[in-house]
Amino acid sequence: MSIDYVVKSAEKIKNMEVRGAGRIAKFCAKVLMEYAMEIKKNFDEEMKKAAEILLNTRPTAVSLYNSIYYVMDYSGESDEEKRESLVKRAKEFIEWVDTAQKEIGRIGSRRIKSGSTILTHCNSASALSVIKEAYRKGKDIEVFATESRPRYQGHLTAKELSAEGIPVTLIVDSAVRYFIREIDYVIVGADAITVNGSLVNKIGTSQIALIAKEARVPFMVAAETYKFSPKTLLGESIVIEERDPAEVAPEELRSLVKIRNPAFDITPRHYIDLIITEIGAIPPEMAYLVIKERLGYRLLGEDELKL
Ligand code: RUB
Repeated sequence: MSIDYVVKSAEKIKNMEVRGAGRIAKFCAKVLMEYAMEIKKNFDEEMKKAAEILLNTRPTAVSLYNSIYYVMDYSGESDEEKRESLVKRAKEFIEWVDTAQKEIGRIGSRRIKSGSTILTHCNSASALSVIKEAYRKGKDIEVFATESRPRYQGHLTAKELSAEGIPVTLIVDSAVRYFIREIDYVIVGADAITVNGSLVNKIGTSQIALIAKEARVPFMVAAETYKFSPKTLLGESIVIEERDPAEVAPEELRSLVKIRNPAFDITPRHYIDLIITEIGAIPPEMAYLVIKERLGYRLLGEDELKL
């Protein structure tokens, strides 16, 4: 296995064959682990190269950054010891993703009353974990899924939920305000949570939050603690990924006008009622504590890490 394997894996993240913040994070841990198992010499150097290639794929996914930093925080004297430590950390991170999403489902589903209608945006494993768990517990629920232009991740959500037997209504993104009176809760996932409790998620999320607030519909976020951004505690802001205009309009139009295609937007914390994490359902104001207590190890100086 050469570095080409890492380059090809990074390509899968860039072209969204592997997408969704949690899946991306888990995939990166797996790629680093597999690469580490094959390296014959210059372990630190090779791993650093691989980590950098993966880091430069989707800038907004903080979980990608957190996954890489978690795995790269290995120790040991010899290459063999380092490899062993890295593999152990990668497995721990993968386990963290799996258990966190289940736990979020367990905690979040308690908030859902039988007979309710939930609106979700894009395709979030964590948000869907809450919805599926509520349904599995026997609650009579219905879901409205936005199509989530331009990549239509809402179609994935609609298929995934209807495969479980949950009744789903698919709507265009601009129909949220039209239907808000029929909605009891909004539940979305997260690409990142900043130190001040703001949410970064699929473009359009902040408009939905605004509509929900106006209509007094609770707006909940399902976010594992590795979605919280330690860099924001150090004063950095989250970079919003802008994708290819070709995702939005055909060449004919692209040659006439400028097209902007931000993939994510920011929802300020006062639009968020609750963040459901694997350590509990918390108010957005607690983001600082989550970063400090759960992710503190990533506030070490960069030299102390392997990057
Ligand atoms: C996906 C998206 C999801 C979050 C959370 O965007 O915005 O809501 O990543 O998902 P994209 P999860 O399709 O551009 O990756 O809960 O699965 O991590």
